[in-house]
Amino acid sequence: MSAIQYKLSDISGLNASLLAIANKLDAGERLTREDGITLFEKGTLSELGMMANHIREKRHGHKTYFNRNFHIEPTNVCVFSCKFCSYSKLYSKREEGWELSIEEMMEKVRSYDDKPITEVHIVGGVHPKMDIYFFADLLKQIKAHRPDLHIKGFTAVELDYMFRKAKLSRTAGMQLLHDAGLDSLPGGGAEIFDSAIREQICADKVDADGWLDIHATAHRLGMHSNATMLYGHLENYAHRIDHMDKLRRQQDETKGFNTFIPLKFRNHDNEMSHIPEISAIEDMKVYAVARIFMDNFPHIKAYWPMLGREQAQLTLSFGVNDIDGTIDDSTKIYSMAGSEEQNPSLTTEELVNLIKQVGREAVERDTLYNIVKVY
Ligand code: V47
Ligand code: SF4
Repeated sequence: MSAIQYKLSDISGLNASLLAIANKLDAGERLTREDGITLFEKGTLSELGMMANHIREKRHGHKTYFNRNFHIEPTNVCVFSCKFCSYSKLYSKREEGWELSIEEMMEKVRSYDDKPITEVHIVGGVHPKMDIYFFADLLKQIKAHRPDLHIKGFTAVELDYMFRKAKLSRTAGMQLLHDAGLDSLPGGGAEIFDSAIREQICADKVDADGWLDIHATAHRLGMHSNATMLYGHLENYAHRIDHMDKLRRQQDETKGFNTFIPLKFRNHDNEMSHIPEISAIEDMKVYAVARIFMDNFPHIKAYWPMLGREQAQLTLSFGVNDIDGTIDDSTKIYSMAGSEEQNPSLTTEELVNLIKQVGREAVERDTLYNIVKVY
């Protein structure tokens, strides 16, 4: 049976709660927060998988996107002290960390001169000496060297700090970086929006309203961005749905989000190591619920360096239609947090094979989902 021809409510064996939700979706109605919680509480893995896959195939067929990218992590020194972070070296404690100069970062950019990379992803700790003018200079130099390279850079946490330090409004700060070459924002720093949980896991950085406002500011300037959710720690189902609902509302207003990326909490070597990591089954449910609930987010991404490549393949049956990029062993965030992927790097061929092995169509995209090549 083709996914396009049948309705969600035709899926056989849905329990009564899920059937009611399927009927709503078939009628084009938006799910409420209560519906979202019901999905988590009452949906079995197979029911959620079938529903999410139906929506995914209706929207994207078998297309599964990836891009060719590399990361620059300017520093792991950070003024903040998120308890889940295995990556940062606290500035105040003067622990050992790295700080790249503009020249060192440009060397990295130049090392890709002969490669068909379309995106550089710049994200790191919040270093008090790396200010907005330092980064504007970096952006200008990258653009002068390689104008076609899309620069996706800086979480709302980094931006909030930079703007405040420079005493610039969010609009003025964003405009300055956009003019210097910043094309879009990655989704990091969102964690979980609920203020009580945020207080316990990342009390000192920008709050939910600030995070959302920074993304809205970017969208108003015509820039796109992504959104993440850190799950599998202290939060419950209602917190996850609250997070997704806030993003959904923001998207209704400013329409600039491309992709939602659930990020599984990894517990290696951080102040939350006592919290066990959740199961692969729960991971798949998060992706599936995201696909079903977040009706105005075109893309749901599984970030393979964090999940591991096999689990990333599995997510492609649970609503996911994007598995990020080749990465080229250029990020440390997840290997330091305990991911199976200690040196994340995949050739384009390997990434294409991962997608094809699970019966999907591999499509290379640029950051804004323009198709570069269908494999
Ligand atoms: O905000 C930090 C997360 C994020 C841990 O936009 C952790 O395309 C799990 O946002 N366990 C930064 N997660 C990375 C990020 C990202 C990654 C890939 C693609 C994109 C995109 C964005 O990493 C942080 C935080 O939520 N993180 N520590 C940890 N122990
Ligand atoms: Fe700093 Fe980001 Fe780590 Fe928080 S998650 S401590 S803001 S590097």
